[in-house]
Amino acid sequence: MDILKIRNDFPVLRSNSNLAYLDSAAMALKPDCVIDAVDDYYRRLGVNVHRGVYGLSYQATDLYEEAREVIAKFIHASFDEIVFTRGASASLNLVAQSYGMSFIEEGDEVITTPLEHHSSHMPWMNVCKMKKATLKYVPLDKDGRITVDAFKSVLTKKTKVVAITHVSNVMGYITPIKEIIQLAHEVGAIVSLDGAQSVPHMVVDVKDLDCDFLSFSGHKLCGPTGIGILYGKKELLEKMPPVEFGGDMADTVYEQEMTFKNSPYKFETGTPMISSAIGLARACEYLNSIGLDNIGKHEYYLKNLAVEELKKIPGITVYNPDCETGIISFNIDGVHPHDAASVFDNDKVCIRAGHHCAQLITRHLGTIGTLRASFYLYNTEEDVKEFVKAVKDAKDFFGQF
Ligand code: 7TS
Repeated sequence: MDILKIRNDFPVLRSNSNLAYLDSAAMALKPDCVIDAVDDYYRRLGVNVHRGVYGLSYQATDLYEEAREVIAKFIHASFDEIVFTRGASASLNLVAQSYGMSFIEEGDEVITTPLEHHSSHMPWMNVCKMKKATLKYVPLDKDGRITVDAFKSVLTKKTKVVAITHVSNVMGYITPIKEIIQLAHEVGAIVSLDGAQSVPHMVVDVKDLDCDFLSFSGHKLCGPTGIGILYGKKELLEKMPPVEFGGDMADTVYEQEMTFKNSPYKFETGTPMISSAIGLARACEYLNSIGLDNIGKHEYYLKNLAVEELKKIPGITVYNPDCETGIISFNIDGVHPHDAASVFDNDKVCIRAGHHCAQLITRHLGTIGTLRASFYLYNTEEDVKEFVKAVKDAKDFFGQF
C-alpha cells in the first residue's frame, strides 16, 4: 500500500498535514472520489428517483440502483437483499422492530453479548420486554472475548434470535462468527450480525458466513453520513412486515386496505438518501481498489506498533493488547478518559474517550470509560509516533497534580 498516495486522496489530510486522525472507528474520513460523486449528483441531476417521468429522473434512478448493485457485490449479496437505511443503528432497529415484533413470542429466548454497541442489544431488550421473552448474554472470557464454548452455554432450543457483533468497537476482537452462526442455525435461530466495525476493515461475505442479517454504516467505510445498509436473506425480508408506511413503499392503497412493493422497497419509505447511496458505492469501489485484506493488515501492523510502545510507559493500562484489528482501548491510570483526551487534542491527535455507546463492556472492564485510538488505511507510522508522544505528554501533564 502506498500510504502517501492514499493520504493524498483525502482532502482533510491534505489540508491538515500534521493531524493524526485516530478516530476512524467513530467515522472514517472521505476521499475525493466519494465527495465528487455526491457533488456530481447534485450538480448534474439533483432530482428524485423512482417517480419522475423524464430523463434526469431516469438517470438519477439508474445511478441510485447501480449503487445498490455495487454495495451488494461488496458483501457478496444479491441486489434485492440490500435495504438502504439511515445507518447501522437504523438497520439493527429495523430487524428488531420488524422481525422481532412479528416472530418473537412469550417464553422465547434472544441471545446477545456484553460486547455489543447499544444499537445492537437495546432494540432486542425492547422486543423482549414487549413480548415477555428472555434476553440472555454470552459470558465473556477473562480477556473480554466471546468464545464458541461460552456461546454454547447459553444456546437452547428456545433461542430464536442471536444479536451479535462481528468486531467490538471497544475491544477490536473478531467474533468467531461462522461457528456461532452454524450453531444458531442448528436450533433454528436467526443471526443479526452487527458489521459496523467489520465491513470497513475486512472482506465480509454474507453467503460464506451464512448470516441472516448484516447491518453497517456508510460513514465508517469512507462513505457519506446518513446512509446505512441492512442486508437480509431474501426469504426473511419477504416475510417481514414494513415498519414505516407512506410514499414509495406502497403498491395499492384504498381507504381500509393497502399493499406494499416487494423487498427491499417496502422498507424504504419516502425520498431516499440518493446522493449518500451513490457516494457509498464509490467508497466501496475505492476500498476494493486498495484491497480490504491490505487495509486490515496495515491497521493491525500500526496497532501492534503502538501497543509495543505503550507497554514501555508505566501507568498505562491497555485493555486489548492482543486484538486482531486496529483498535486500542486504554487508560492513563488515575486520569479520567475525558480529561486525558483534551491533552491529546492539543497535540493534534484525534482519539475518542468515553464508553463508546457500549456501557456493558466498559463496566465489565471495571472502568467508566476508555481512551480509544483506531487506525485505518490512511494512518502512518508517523501517526503512531505522534500518538505515543501524546500519551506521554498527557501522563506527564496529569502526573503534576
Ligand atoms: N455498531 C457498532 C459496532 C458501532 O461501532 C457503531 C458506531 C454502531 C453500531 C452504530 O453506528 P451508527 O453509524 O448508526 O452510529 N460506533 C461508534 C463508535 O465506536 N464511536 O462512534 C460511533
